[in-house]
Amino acid sequence: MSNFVVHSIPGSPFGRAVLATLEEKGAAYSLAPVASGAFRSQPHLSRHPFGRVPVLEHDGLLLYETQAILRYLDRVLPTPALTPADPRAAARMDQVMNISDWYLFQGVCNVVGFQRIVGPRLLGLPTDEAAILEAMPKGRLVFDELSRLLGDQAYFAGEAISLADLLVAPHLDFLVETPEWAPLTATTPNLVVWLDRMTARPSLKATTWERVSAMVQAA
Ligand SMILES: N[C@@H](CCC(=O)N[C@@H](CS)C(=O)NCC(=O)O)C(=O)O
Repeated sequence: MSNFVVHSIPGSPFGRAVLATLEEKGAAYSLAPVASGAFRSQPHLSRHPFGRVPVLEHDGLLLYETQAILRYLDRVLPTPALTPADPRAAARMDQVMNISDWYLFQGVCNVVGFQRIVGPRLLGLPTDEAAILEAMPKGRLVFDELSRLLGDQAYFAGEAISLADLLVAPHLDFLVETPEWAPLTATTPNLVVWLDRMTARPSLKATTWERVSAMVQAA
């Protein structure tokens, strides 16, 4: 039994970022699935008072907020390093992680991903096309800016993968399945190439929705 336990659900992009980081580190871990409908009741609220996933449990530590979890993992599992040593590259990593949380997820992924995938597939809700249309200008802005920051580098903080790539890739891979992906990437082809590079990595392959569902069956 590993001492890294990740409370999460299949399909969660934030949860996938944590699982993929553990995979990049070659660390053993186990998945503790949170049942749908159990997010805002005990015992999950005692792990995460805001009723979300993921939560990391490690040797008596309970930690929520994905950025905090990724940085913690990079400190307790120092190799391979996922934070650049160069201060400017590290600042770029931090910047992209905040763009991911504040602008990519809020108002883009949590609208388009919810309306196209989570609502219809998991909750039986109809898609609110107006909400998607309203999210698109922000989506274009975020995609343009991520594309500009990536430039012709292999990864967001340079030629080596960092925590920023592991946080952003699950969100973009979620949007790939939506009709909005093509218009959002029409002028940002470097993001498509980057996502292909990311999803070809064993860490991303091991943490797809299907693979995490299989972990839940095995849990
Ligand atoms: N700021 C949180 C966001 C986590 C989050 O929004 N997780 C989603 C799943 S990807 C969730 O738990 N949603 C359930 C809900 O909002 O009820 C983090 O970085 O961990």
